[in-house]
Amino acid sequence: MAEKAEIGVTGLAVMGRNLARNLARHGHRVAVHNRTEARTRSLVEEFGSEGDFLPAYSAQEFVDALERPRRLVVMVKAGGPTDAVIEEFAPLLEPGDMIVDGGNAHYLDTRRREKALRERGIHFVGTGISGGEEGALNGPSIMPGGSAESWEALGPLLTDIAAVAEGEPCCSHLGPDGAGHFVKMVHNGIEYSDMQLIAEAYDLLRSGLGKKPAEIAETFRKWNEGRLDSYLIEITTEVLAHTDADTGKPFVDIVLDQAEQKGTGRWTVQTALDLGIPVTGIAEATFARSLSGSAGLREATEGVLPGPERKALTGAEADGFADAIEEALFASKIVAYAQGFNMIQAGSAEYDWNIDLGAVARLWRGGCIIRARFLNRITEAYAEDPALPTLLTADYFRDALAGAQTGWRRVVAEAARLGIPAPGFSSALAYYDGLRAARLPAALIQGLRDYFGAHTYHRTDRSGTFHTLWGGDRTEVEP
Ligand code: NBP
Repeated sequence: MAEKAEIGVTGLAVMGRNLARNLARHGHRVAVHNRTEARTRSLVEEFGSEGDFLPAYSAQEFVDALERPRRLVVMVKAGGPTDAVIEEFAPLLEPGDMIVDGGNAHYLDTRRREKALRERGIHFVGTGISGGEEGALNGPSIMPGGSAESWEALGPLLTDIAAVAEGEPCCSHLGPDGAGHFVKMVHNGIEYSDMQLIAEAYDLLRSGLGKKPAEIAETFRKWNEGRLDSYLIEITTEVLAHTDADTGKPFVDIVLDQAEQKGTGRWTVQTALDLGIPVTGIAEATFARSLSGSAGLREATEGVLPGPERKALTGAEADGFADAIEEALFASKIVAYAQGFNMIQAGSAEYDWNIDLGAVARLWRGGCIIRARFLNRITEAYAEDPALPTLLTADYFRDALAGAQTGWRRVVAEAARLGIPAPGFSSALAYYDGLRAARLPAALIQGLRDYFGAHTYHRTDRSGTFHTLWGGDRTEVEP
């Protein structure tokens, strides 16, 4: 009988196909399967020479092709298709076998599936995979959840195909059940925020300074040589420098300005609301996409709502403004990451995942879409103090914010004056100032709540719960 495969991949669209090739290129014997046979055939026909593939054309054939305990990676469309595939394969598996869901599942679905399969003796390993098509092939960032036992069997294989950053694989076990998919969800939320901030910087350079896309590409290229060095800034230079072949116009001018989303940003915000964690950077980025896509609303308001005429700054007003935009971008990015890490901390506490935040920063350094030089700084911050309440107070980030804030404030003020929307920059600054404030106007909100709803309040000068008799003689009582 033919030698069995170490691992199998079912779902051979872009991600699954490239992940299977990545495994095979690393010398692993890989069973491959897809609902529609043609994808399996084409993978073997086109790339069969890259490694040891074992094509399977039925679920039973696929399961039989795997050595025990079986390691079965599912790379299908998240949601119903994942449940359908689990239902198809689980009855064919035996206790101790593993199903790895590498799709973008919601972490609550992963928790549900893990629990149900655990009762059947099967390990279900929700695994976040980032890096898109290219990453899946050449080394993604891999965020596995699931049991410690399954990590023992899967760790070496996943680590083998992951990206490597500074000699370390971008893959580590993050915690049980939904931990991996939770971290992947927040990763995607941060990705939304990063892109929104980059877009705002572009808009301010263009409308605020009158620069052309090709010039702005050069500005980003220069920024990418400094502390903003990251994959997203790098590809921003590519997209901005690109010219549309049909019209000869800058590519960015012929693309419809309505940003789409597949839902992970929305999930991050919804979850953050449930956990009570202010991820304002991600929320603003998600809502900014919704606003851009509100075609009817934008049509009804464009040219109707009054505001300042968009006029580029000139002379002394323009002096140093590009540098200030870089500062606003860096400072707002720090805030967005600090919020994202606080959210992971809160999720970890809520579900007892015990996620190592330093490990998260380490595995985002390579392979994934938000890979960036400054993740090293986050790793260092958590290495120094794993219980850091916020990244903002870590030495490097506190100093960076101190140095950037004059420019950051100038950009937010100028954006408001010129009528250029900068929700990411301004909400990040408001969050920063909110945290710095010795007193917040929340005291007034508590007073109002007590007035209309007798919701009570606490006092600053003594303990207890109080209510003022607003409709009566306004004496204070302790209900
Ligand atoms: P898609 O998300 O486009 O899914 C297509 C695959 O799902 C095909 O193999 C298809 O089989 C299979 N499938 C569907 Br649809 N319904 C099925 C069912 N009921 N039973 C069995 N198979 C079914 O593929 P992708 O873009 O490669 O992404 C795979 C996963 O990875 C997704 O969860 C995605 O969110 C995640 N992800 C994608 C990226 C990216 O950059 N694209 C990055 C990170 C994560 P068929 O060939 O028979 O139709």
